[in-house]
Amino acid sequence: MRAIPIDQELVLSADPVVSAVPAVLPQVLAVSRLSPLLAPGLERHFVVHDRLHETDAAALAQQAPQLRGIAAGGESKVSAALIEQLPALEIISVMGVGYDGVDVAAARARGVMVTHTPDVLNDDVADLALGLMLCAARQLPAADRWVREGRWLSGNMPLARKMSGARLGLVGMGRIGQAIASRALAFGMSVSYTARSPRPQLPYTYFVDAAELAAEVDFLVIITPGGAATRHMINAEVLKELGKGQGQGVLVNVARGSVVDEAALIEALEQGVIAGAGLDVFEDEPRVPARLLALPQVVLTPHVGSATAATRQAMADLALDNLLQHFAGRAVRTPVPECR
Ligand code: 8YV
Repeated sequence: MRAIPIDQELVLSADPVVSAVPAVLPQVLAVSRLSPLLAPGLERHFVVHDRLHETDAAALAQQAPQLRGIAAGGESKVSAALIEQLPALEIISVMGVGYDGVDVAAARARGVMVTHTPDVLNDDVADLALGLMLCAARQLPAADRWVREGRWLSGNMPLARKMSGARLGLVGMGRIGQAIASRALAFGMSVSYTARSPRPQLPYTYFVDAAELAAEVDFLVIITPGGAATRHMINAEVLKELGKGQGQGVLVNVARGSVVDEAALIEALEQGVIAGAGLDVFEDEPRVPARLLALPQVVLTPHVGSATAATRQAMADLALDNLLQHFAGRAVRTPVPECR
């Protein structure tokens, strides 16, 4: 990947002590609303154009020859057409582990580096997955409502289902999948998974596809990248398999909404094919279908997998550092696998 060496005077650093004030700040396009944890650092080191591509096509065309970087979030779209419009583009820095919205092939074809923020969010996303599993199994939001609405005064809640000792199936066994698996072991759960290829070094059972896996588990947790390769991987057939077991299955999605055929999921929940779901991501965020909102056996969260102050700060720091390293002529810290 191309890294542009720049004049020593322009060397940038995240450390304010060694940071030199460059004569000309590199220009960066923010393609979605910047995190308040990233914006101040970014604005200190770069001239930031906020979502010009959405608001002012003429201004974008005017600035394009100077725009050397893109700052994106995990859900941002960076299309081949946008990359095409930016002849000076050198780097796309994604503040997020997922980068399915970025046309990486188009970036690579132009020699544009793409970076993301893996690892720093593993714990939080894994914690949320377990939280959603517990919430869906033990019906915690409904239990909370039971107390608040005074319904306890006239009776107990219906019995919930047990999570400890149940069978977990993971769709995806990357770093976050492994963090979920190790937590599940503490709950005495058995762990199986499907992934593009088996990982023989891990002590978990491998299944070749999601339907075979779903047939053998009580909880199916989705933690695989989004994008064309996984679109609607969880379809009506997979949900039917998940629903076959005793007590039926629970689906949890902390990956991308695109991985699940949402219409098929709603159908399966309405028909009682599966017992419940815990969903952090949706096909058309932040819009959530009214039919999903109406289902009491579904626990919904607004894409908060990595949303703790500590983790978002770590993600912002890493996203900024990748830009700083690049513009200082050094290797970026966390390129996406395709750019390594
Ligand atoms: C965030 C995410 O919502 O990391 C990802 O891929 O989806 C989330 O952590 C987002 O990236 C914050 O910008």
